[in-house]
Amino acid sequence: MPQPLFMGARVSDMSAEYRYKIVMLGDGAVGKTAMTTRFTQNHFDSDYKRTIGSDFAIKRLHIEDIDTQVTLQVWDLAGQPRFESVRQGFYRGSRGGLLLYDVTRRRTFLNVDTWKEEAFSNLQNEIPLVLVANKVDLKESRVVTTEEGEKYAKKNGFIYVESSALTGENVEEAYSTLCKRMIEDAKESTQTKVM
Ligand code: G3D
Ligand code: MG
Repeated sequence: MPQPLFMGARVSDMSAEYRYKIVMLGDGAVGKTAMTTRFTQNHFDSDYKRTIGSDFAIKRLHIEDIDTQVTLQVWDLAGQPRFESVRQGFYRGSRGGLLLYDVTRRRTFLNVDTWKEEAFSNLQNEIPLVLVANKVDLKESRVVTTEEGEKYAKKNGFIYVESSALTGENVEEAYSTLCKRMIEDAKESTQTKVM
């Protein structure tokens, strides 16, 4: 089991640079691996190997509007891990997550709550989450509406993004908005400590 290289911290006082471990959450086949692959390698491969256990990819990104460099360690999980130890290692040290569902399968939307609970109880903490309504390219077979997604996100204080790992629409935005939220949270907690 690989351990997180970093737990989420400002790396240097000289430049605005942050490192975070984040987790990809959601039911099987909602697009977690496709989205991570798209984001970290910028291509979509419908024939990639199925993930086994958990794995992570690293991506460095520059967030233009706040001129900040972020290195993300993106952890991806294959379905529900069989062993508790895998799950603990998966969540340990994560500072945020993308919680995906598939807009063409209502069941995956209904299960979002279970994923949220599992993450918060494993972490014993509420981390910022982005609710990602994925596969919006499949317009004909879409069953979960924008309004439903937005309503759930608002109720839970999550950011809401509609994406397609196939076309690349809003993939980078999903990760970068999460980064901004994690950075804001880090700044707020530092200020609280000073005061
Ligand atoms: P998971 O990691 O959450 O289990 P995957 O899901 O990333 O393995 O994706 C499951 C299937 O959905 C894959 O199809 C993948 O190509 C497809 N997929 C993922 N994201 C999108 C999307 O935004 N739009 C569309 N149309 N398809 C998507 P296969 O057939 O390869 O199993
Ligand atoms: Mg996967």
